[in-house]
Amino acid sequence: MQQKKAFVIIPTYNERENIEKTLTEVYKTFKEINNWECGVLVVDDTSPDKTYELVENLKKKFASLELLVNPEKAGLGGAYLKGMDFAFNKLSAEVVFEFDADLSHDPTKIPLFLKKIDEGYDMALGSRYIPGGSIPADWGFHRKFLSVVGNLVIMTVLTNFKIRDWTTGYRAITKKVFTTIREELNDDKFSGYTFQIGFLHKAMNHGFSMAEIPFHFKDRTIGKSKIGPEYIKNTLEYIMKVRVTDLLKSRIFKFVIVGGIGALTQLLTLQGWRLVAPFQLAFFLAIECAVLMNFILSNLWTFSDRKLKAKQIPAKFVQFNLASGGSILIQQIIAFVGETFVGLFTLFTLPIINMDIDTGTMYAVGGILIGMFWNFFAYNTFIWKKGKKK
Ligand SMILES: Nc1nc2c(ncn2[C@@H]2O[C@H](COP(=O)(O)OP(=O)(O)OP(=O)(O)O)[C@@H](O)[C@H]2O)c(=O)[nH]1
Ligand SMILES: [Mg+2]
Repeated sequence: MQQKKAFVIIPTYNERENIEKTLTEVYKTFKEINNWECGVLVVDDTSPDKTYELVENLKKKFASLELLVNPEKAGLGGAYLKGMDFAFNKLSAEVVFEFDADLSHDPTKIPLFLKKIDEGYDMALGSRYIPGGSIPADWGFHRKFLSVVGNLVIMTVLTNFKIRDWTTGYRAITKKVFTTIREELNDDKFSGYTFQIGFLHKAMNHGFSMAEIPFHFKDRTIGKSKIGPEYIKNTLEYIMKVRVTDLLKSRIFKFVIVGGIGALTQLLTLQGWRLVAPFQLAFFLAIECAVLMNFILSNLWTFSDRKLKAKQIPAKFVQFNLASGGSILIQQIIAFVGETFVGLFTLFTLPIINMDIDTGTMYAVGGILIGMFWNFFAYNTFIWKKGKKK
């Protein structure tokens, strides 16, 4: 039976002094692996120090050593994208590794990554921030701070604490993950180091499983770091963009917008109805217009993923009216309770918040908020019920 192939992709830019030692160590580890056919793919961006020439010569020494040369500097993400396209499509790899040329990544862990993939994980991440992993003790405060706090910020903004090392550059990725998110990776911002965070975030969004493997990150001893200041800016830009787009796509956001449109509908149609009907009736008709508008937009947009079937609509519309009635009732009750305890309330709270708003407004605002809360609850649990899992 033919063995599955794994390629360790090593992007290089001016790593002439490191690459041979790195390849030696990596190939030494390959000897311990017997259920995968392993090779290395170096992706060089035409390094001024001619790393690519050296690698070309080293092909004689190392079996299954491949080299891709980019005519110009593509950045880390650009190099990895090219490398992965090539490895998965041309070299028939089932798994690729991301691996640095400077031996910061402990190559003896490679078999462990493959073991996790064999166990069924979609990706394996070399992690510095779980027990058994570490960053170099002699890193300056600045670097430690950036790495640790950077990771915390990313976890917080992306609200994902399952992964401890978001920025790690030591990873094993299966073909399934890559082909699923390939289209989403065509973003210029990814060409740099942000590629790592973006890639992981997209893979997580698709629900792929991740194993974290601890390792001790070693500082490079030869050559220069290529990481630049634009990395921080691009990373912040990426995570903020994710937050804002997620918010705009969220049900709550749509619900609030639809509520606003409903309120506007009520105000505007009220003017019209008043021309043809007595006030009480006009008021009722305007509310009904708002309710109808709200119902239609909720069905088409806010709950588009749980759209009602045509035959459900009449009954659901009645329920929707009841829910809206409930919300109005809640507002009335709050206003009434507010009126009754108005003295107490004003006495205690207004001096504290030191504001001079009239209490009527406060009850109205409070009533609307609680009414909205009720509406959202009712829509979510009664009207656009989540379908049963099959
Ligand atoms: N092909 C290519 N490789 C790159 C580029 N930028 C960085 N690399 C390689 O990516 C790997 C990681 O880069 P490093 O400079 O080591 O980044 P780092 O590990 O965050 O920084 P140090 O800890 O200082 O080494 C190394 O193998 C680099 O040679 C690039 O633009 N193109
Ligand atoms: Mg490095």
